[in-house]
Amino acid sequence: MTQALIVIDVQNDFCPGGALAVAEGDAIVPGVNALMAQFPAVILTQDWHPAGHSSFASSHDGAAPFSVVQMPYGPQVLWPDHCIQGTQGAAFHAGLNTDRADLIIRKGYNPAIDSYSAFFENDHTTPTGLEGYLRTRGITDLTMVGLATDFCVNYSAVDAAKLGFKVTVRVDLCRAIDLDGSLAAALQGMRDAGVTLA
Ligand code: VGL
Ligand code: ZN
Repeated sequence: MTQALIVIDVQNDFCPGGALAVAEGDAIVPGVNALMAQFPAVILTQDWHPAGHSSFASSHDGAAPFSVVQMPYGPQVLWPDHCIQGTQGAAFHAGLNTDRADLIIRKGYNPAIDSYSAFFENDHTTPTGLEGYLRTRGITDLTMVGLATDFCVNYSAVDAAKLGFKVTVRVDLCRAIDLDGSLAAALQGMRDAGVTLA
């Protein structure tokens, strides 16, 4: 058993009507559920921020959502408040088959650092623990789907490839935020990192 499906952030706030809605974010749910049947291991990620998180524009005086600030770890897009721990916005889309999940890994809980990637916080150093989990289970090949293509899927796929996993992103089962060309940049960045886009 060497393959896992990683389902990134299929949460209400990233679906239409949510605080950081991704166009058609909910449209991937049936396909993601169907794909689970083809994998011996299924792992879900959940964006999980405390109220007042440093990635929220509302935590920075006068800052507009979608502007960029310099954080100690580098540039950071400031987002609308989203995926606050325990809220309906942070819950998985009601149609997602969460029963199939072997592991649900939460990220973004550190108030001072965002975490797009399922593997490392945005300082690219602080691990989430997912690498150890996968390695101790002998999992070497990862297929990724979810939200959003150009942020959390992108960062997770590139980190996984750098760590030596064989990574495929099913772009048909992802949807993007696409901020100032971020989707095109993400697709190129994933290809450059050796990720297979399917
Ligand atoms: C995400 C922005 C902020 C994502 C999470 O899941 O792609 N994007 N937090
Ligand atoms: Zn977030």
